[in-house]
Amino acid sequence: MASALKNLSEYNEQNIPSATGVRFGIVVSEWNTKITHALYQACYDTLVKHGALETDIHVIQVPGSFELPAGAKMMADRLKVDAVLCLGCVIKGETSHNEYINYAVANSLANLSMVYGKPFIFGVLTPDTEEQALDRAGGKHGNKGVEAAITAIRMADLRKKLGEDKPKIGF
Ligand code: DLZ
Repeated sequence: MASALKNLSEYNEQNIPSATGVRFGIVVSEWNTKITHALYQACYDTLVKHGALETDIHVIQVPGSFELPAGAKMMADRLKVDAVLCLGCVIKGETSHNEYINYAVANSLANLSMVYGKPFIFGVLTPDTEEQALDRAGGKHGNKGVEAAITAIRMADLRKKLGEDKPKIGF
């Protein structure tokens, strides 16, 4: 299994576009706070490291990961953000609740990306155990918050390069 062998958050810094002038929204789930805070800190630091202005990074908290898409939509509707990053951690329990949450969040964020034509990043850990989560929140497999930030920067840059969305009807 690839994740057993490497830090999943390694990337070539030279290939990352500048994030200066890009407006970001970060939505953080309060469930498993120790882990989501570690994701958030790495995410925020990575955005700033690549040039994002602190005044261009807007942050809100939601109760749990299930609320991430609603929080993301509120941000997209109220703030002129170029990308929304959703950070959460859903640990498998005795029942299948985690599957319902994970699929709902993944599908909703994918739909929001299509509807708004801008990136809504799935920065949600879906581990079986807390140990697996910690491994991916600053542990031996890196930090998913870094990956979320890099993905947001790259996708916002791609959108900018391709130009503004064109109206679908009319002239
Ligand atoms: C209810 C619940 C449970 C059991 N586990 C988690 C979890 O591991 N991670 C997480 O982010 N949220 C969890 N939640 C809360 C749900 O995401 C949601 O907040 C509630 O079901 C209310 O809609």
